[in-house]
Amino acid sequence: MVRVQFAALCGAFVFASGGGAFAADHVVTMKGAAHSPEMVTAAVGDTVRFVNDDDQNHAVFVPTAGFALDLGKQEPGQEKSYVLGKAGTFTVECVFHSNMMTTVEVK
Ligand SMILES: [Cu+2]
Repeated sequence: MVRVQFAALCGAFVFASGGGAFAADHVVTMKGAAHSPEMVTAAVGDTVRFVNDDDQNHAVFVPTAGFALDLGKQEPGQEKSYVLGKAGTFTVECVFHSNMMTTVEVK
């Protein structure tokens, strides 16, 4: 019960710091050496959560100019988050599997 209340307080803080907008969570999973979904439409301030629910290592890497990002290797069961800081469209790749790709459009 204490944990639930704590999470609620944290959520309220995020909303307050986002200039009144409600920040959303977008989950991208990595099962079967494939990203799902392959297209994410989000808003500035939203969070993308990359979840490796596969049985092998993956990685989050963004080569798009202006959005370059390297969250590094993710082992099975690991999760990493990224807060979207500005509008635009970028591609998320996995350095180990060239066919793994998600396009993120930030409005
Ligand atoms: Cu991969």
